[in-house]
Amino acid sequence: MMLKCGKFELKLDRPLVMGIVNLTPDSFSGDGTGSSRDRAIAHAHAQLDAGADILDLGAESSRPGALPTSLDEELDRLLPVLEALQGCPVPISVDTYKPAVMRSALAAGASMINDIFALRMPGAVEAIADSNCAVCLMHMQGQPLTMQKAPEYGDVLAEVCSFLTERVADLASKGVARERLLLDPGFGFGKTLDHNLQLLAGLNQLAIDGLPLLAGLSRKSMLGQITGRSVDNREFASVAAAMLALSHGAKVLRVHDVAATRDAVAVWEAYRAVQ
Ligand code: PT1
Repeated sequence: MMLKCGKFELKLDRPLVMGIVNLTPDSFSGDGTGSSRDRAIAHAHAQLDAGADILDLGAESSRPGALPTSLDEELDRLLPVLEALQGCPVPISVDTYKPAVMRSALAAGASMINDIFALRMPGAVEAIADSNCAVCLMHMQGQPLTMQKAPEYGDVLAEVCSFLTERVADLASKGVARERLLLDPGFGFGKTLDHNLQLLAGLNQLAIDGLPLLAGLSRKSMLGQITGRSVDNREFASVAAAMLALSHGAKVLRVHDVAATRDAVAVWEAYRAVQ
């Protein structure tokens, strides 16, 4: 399994840790880097030092209840950080659903687009078509502002599976190489705790066409529901959830706590080597 990722080619022969770099002032996880680009850049370097295999830069919050960010604001937060990360030794992913942001980010050196709307915004497919960037296609029911009001599914695993299958087929029909795609069930995006647990248990069934899976469970409210802990005290639960995601087929883990997750991945890899 191999992922085309701009100028990088990621051999997915071991799990990769994607370090979150939050550029929003209202980070749900309590590590918001505010309007200070210096703090954002410092956080990116800290994630690299901790061993991140990919950096994921997000300038618009998508946590439940978050309001949309304007295009100008999103670009203002993002572009200086991308500029400062020129020559970064690992791929830079940009977490956005806006086609204009995708184009600017790719022009500024991003190697991956991480889209919670799975390229459904008008112009999004065109925005990535002429590049060689990787694309993460994520499932979401509704949109961030209202998605947690009343999530509802008949069979959550089947519905997420058919959504991702459709998105993969749509991109194939538009000529986007499958070697560029990652799939993500979108934990916490219009899902109850039970829905999230069903998706985790059935994760490997979502690897449509054998495409690699990305899992984002880090510090999410489902872990708060399970442990009773506040968002700043979910590191242990996040590492446990990341291990479960690995055991159900995840190839990329999107996390805040890179160092802790890397150790867990090392344990997983050592164990796997003797299986
Ligand atoms: C994710 C993800 C993401 N999550 C991808 N991108 C967020 N590909 C942002 C909560 O329940 O899982 N995959 N980009 C963050 N979104 C949330 C959602 C944060 C839910 C918190 C919650 O607390």
